[in-house]
Amino acid sequence: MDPKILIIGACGQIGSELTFKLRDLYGADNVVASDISYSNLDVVNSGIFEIVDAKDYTSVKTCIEKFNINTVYLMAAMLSATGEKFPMEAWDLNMISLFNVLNLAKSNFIHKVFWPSSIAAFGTTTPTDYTPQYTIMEPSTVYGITKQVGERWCEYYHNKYGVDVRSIRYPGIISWKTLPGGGTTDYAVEVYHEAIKHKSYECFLKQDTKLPMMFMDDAINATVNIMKADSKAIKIRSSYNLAAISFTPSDIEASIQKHMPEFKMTYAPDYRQAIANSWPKSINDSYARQDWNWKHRFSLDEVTEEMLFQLNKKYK
Ligand code: AKB
Repeated sequence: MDPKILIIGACGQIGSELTFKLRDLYGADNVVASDISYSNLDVVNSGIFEIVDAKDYTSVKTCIEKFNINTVYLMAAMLSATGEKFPMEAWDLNMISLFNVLNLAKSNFIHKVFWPSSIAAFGTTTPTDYTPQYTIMEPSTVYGITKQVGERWCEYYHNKYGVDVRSIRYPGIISWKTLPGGGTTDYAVEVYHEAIKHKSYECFLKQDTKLPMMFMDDAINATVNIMKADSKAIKIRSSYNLAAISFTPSDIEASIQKHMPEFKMTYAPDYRQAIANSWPKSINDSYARQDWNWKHRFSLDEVTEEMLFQLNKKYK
């Protein structure tokens, strides 16, 4: 079946790039972008765009019926740092939107669902190095709790109702087109913007805080490829560990200094340090590599080169 795609949360950091990629792959007419507001004009003006409230079942269903959608990418979510400020709002958005989409799949309005989980589903009792797929998961943030619970529900809907739902535990994602919002890994994007604009950056995490990260192109490839894979190859229906690179703020500082020796980072850790401390340092993603052939491409230095190149053009 040819995909007729709806992206919910298309104006966000990952949703926007996913929209462009899926339009390239499947044709602009087969990909409907949607969000709660017109907050990203590049996305809004790039093809079919609808206002959809992910928390409103009827709003999602109406859009699905209007465009004969069979595949949904649910990218709307409140991330870890903002979620700690608005716990109930994070719970409501992250859980209600997931149930809306899973229930539409259960009722056969759609046939395939992508839902992102995160390294935030792990917690302080999880082994931090080369974190295995199956391990202790006691998340301590509201966002992490929604991701862990969401994973359980995805697996349940697959086992119980045959819903074809696929998921990845994203690490921090680094990109230059659309800024992330409200995450703990956001420093790894902000730092490049500030390097170009001011040649300095005050980091909200300590210099030795190692976290799993990935360049956007790799994240988009993973997302597209897990959705393209034969259903039988997708053996894990909660969510797959996914890894590329792991680094600390001082590693990124050194990587930027290879191009800009004058660049300087200072450190002023805030409440996000505790969130970062509860997450893994590196991830074992051997199941994704084995089951659907996942491979990453970008090293930290390659990410730095691309970010500085693209942002230099943007701020000229
Ligand atoms: C966040 O920092 O909250 C997100 C994530 C790791 O899921 N980028």
